Amino acid sequence: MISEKMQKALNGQINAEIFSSYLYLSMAAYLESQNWSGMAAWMKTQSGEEYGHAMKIYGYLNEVDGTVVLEAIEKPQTNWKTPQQVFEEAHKHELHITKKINDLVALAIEEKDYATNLFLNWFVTEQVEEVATITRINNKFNLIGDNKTSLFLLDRELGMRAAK
Ligand code: OFO
Repeated sequence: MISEKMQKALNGQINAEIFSSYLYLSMAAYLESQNWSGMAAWMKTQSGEEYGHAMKIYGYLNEVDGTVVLEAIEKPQTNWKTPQQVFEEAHKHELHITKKINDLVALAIEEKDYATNLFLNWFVTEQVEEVATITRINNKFNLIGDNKTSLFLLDRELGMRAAK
């Protein structure tokens, strides 16, 4: 049986993942409004993945006879200055999520909850991948600078993700 403390922390992570989904959807809406449709598609796909993360934890809590308790979702930011700023913020957000996952792992170890620790391994790996992906995108933005043609090419490249 999962401890109250661990259960509460995992419910908190469900909230954080749904907020991530909401934030990326808000970023998609902003990008869409600025006609960066490829980048918007990338963010929409990311938003869907985040919802999937929340549901993974939802499933796990039920499996270990815990209770899912949903809390209110914070309103996400709705406006940014440039597409580059959107991806920079997404990078910052993923670093924040990585810290939250690491805290969950630390708690699972402290609680001697080895099953939850094992479950969380997937998230540890996922965070490494997500931070690396967004870092690569930000590196491209830095290389491109204000070159409009290259920005359109990047928009097209990012739009391919949704098509996969
Ligand atoms: Fe972006 O990995 Fe979940 O939050």
